[in-house]
Amino acid sequence: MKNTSWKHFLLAGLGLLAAGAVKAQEPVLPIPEPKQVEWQKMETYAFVHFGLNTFNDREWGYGDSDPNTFNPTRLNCEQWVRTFKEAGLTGVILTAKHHDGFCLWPTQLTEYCIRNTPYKDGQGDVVGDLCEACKKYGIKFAVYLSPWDRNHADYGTPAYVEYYHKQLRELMTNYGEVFEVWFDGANGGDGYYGGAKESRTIDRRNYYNYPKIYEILDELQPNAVIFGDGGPGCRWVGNEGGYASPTNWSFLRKGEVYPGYPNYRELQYGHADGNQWVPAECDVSIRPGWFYHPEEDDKVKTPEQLADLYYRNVGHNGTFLLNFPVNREGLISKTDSINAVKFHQIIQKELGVDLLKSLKAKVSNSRKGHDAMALTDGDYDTYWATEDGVTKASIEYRFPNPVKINRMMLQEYIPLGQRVKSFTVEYEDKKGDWKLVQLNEETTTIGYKRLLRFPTVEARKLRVTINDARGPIVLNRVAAFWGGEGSDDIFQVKNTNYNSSNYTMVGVSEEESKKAVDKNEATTCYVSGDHILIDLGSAKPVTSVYYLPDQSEQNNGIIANYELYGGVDENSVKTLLAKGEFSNIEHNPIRQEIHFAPQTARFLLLKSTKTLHAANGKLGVAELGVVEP
Ligand code: FUL
Repeated sequence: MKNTSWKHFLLAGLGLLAAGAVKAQEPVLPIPEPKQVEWQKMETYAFVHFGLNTFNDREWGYGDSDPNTFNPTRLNCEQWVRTFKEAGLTGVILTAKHHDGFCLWPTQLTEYCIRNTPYKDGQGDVVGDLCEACKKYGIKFAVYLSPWDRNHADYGTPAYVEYYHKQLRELMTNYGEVFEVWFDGANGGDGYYGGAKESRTIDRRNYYNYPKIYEILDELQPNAVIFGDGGPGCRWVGNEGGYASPTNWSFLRKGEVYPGYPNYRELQYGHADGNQWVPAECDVSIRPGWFYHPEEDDKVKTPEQLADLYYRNVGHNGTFLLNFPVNREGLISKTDSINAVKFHQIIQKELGVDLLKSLKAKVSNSRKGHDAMALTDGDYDTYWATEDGVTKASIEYRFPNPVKINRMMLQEYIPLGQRVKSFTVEYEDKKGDWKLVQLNEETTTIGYKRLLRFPTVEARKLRVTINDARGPIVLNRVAAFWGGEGSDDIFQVKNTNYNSSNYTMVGVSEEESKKAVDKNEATTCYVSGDHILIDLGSAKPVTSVYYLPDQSEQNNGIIANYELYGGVDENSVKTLLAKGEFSNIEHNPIRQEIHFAPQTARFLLLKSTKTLHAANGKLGVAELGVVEP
């Protein structure tokens, strides 16, 4: 990576001239590269998962789907981009190639691409079309290029790495500037691999030769921020639920996190003692899956759910990467686009009127040339700072008349680093008493942006106290809002409606097994061993089974690969009804469904052939249901 941080020193130097003889505010390391600051300011941008999977009802294509199945009837990238614009999204990242290896642009390097599909008689180019649409509507463009390739015969050997680097070069050369390049961490495993149909493992740290990849990108796309589990440009947030922890440092300890890093949960927080600037990007799909599945048409996240996420990603010092599973027509489905636009409207309404705009705070300390006016002047590059050695300070606003407040925004001036470790927010009520606002999350880090939600208070004064920081405090914005009627309703996740027949679990206490059928996603039934045996009470036709893994942060005992058997005799449940993988269940532990030709059975046996996060040899089941035809 090029080191461009000298620019900050130059800026700091100019500040020195402006402030006369005052010592310049020095950065506290690590600091971002300028392109990382620009990237962070994008805040919310779109993801699009589209490809052969869309037409084959898959989340992780095996690499064997027939390219002839790719035939969107009304594909229109401008329709996508118009939705993004209206939803306030500032860019889009397209799955140019997902794990199945299929390329959405007419590459010369593999036959497994859009050239060999019926779409536009093989003349189509989705990467090119989206890139043009972005230019037309003025949003930024980027690509996801999966390192794992379940189609390529050479995957696992040096020949594939050579192919992959060439592929990256081709893509990075032909479509203008990209703002980000996405390298996901899912790597190796089963695949078609040119017909070999086997499992291949790779050395996740070294196989792809990432140093070479970074060289290629420095040469062809110097302004692109590189996404990887551990960066280097931005990092995965450690979940696919789209949220960061309230405590979120934009640093990692250099060289520690690699693709497929097992302790990925800590990526929600960052490393407080990290020495490399690697901010968090929070990815989540607007539907349960990343790719389009017709049965998820009624499971689109609501505008309120998206707004709730926004407060927990952008408002927790992350960016919001919101995925749209483009449908089989080649369009963003109506509900998805309506909900995304309404989400944006909620945020605009709630954070529309800054009650502190142009007010001057009384502060307990400030560095010469960096007074409190900088906090509310609307200029990103002016900041309030404390003097050297001052890591505790208060900022107090007084309103001419008491005002209602239930939202706040704080920003540190990140070109000079992320510093704040702890803060509190208080208000003076109409009686003149000082009280803490009621927050349901810790007030630790701020970073690029911290948003706070609390029940409405009527304040005569408002005070933010920074209690501790890694150096002198440097903030460029404090804002307060009232979100309007209804904005005090705290969002509750509703449970999905499950319809299924009653059963008992063999060998599990009644109390425990109830947790799998109580329609409450928060309770988990634990079953010892590698399988779950269900008794339906009498032989009846069954046609599908659904399974929701443990939803706790640990996701205990997840079934990743399964076999499902049926039978009428408890001691011989041997008819194989289905077998397969729950693709991507580790990082996106959503409800899974197994469909099979209707079968008459009294007993069903769900066997785990690969268990993740095994909890003392137990499987964790939040919900399990059997559906009759
Ligand atoms: C993961 C992939 O395995 C999923 O399929 C999806 O693309 C998600 C955004 O990243 O690593």
